[in-house]
Amino acid sequence: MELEGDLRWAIDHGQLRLHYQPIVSLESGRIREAEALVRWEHPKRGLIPPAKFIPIAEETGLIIPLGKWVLEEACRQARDWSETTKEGAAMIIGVNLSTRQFQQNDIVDDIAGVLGRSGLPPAHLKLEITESLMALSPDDTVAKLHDLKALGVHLAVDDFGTGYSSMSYLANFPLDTLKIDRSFVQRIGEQPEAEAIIQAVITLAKTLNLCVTSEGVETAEQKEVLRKMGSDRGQGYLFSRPLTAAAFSEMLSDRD
Ligand code: G
Ligand code: G
Ligand code: MN
Ligand code: NA
Repeated sequence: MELEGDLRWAIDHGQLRLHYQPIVSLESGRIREAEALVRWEHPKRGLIPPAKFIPIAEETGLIIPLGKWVLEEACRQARDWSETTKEGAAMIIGVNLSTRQFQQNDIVDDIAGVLGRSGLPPAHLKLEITESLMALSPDDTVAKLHDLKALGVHLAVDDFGTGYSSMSYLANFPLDTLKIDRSFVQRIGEQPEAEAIIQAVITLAKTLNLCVTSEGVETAEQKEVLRKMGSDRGQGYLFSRPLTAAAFSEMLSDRD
């Protein structure tokens, strides 16, 4: 794969960028979180979306240095926003953690190190994991999640509802947030079954004391239905597309 060599070079030579998408309170509209989403600014191909290179990074192991860079950069940026803007002061930064990254023996120490170097309070970092962690050894996974939790970071399950795992992990994982996958949100107003599933997930989350973020909110109708059903937060093009760091800074300043 030609991109593999290019990607290795890109990681070492500063061609990766983070974009940030706001996650807002559905009650107040205020920005509570930002999800960091990586892009690759390729000199010849232009801006490459993660779907094109994250799978390669996973296969080749490059996801390890790539993931470290993402964590460092996201925490540094979040620390910066927390000091320079009012709306950014309490904002949480969300970072996607791939399963292969999670499997690293030293991942907990790595994250502790990143937090220490950045000066970002641990409670301002939320790690987004996926249900695919369930394919790993359950005891090791639970132990590691507890170690991460002990650092003081938040844990979210991304794309909730799309995996094939049983939901039994919800009782054993020290989670804070469920992110309802956008495939359900997109069917609001079109498929009553999808709405019934969203309501059931929200009810379950509330019972377990978890925060709910709904992904892929594109219309005011979807937002209103989700708010009424009790979704705490929303993320999607209705509020904002993922923005460059500069554009996100401007948005935060405008709101101050
Ligand atoms: O930004 P975009 O809409 O193209 O993101 C597509 C997917 O790429 C996301 O849903 C996420 O799963 C993945 N992704 C984006 N940024 C990162 C990252 O920093 N690390 C990992 N592991 N995955 C990411
Ligand atoms: O990590 P995760 O797979 O949840 O990444 C979020 C992905 O969803 C990113 O690729 C982001 O660009 C995309 N996204 C964010 N908001 C919307 C939206 O409103 N509609 C659609 N179709 N995609 C979105
Ligand atoms: Mn995510
Ligand atoms: Na998702």
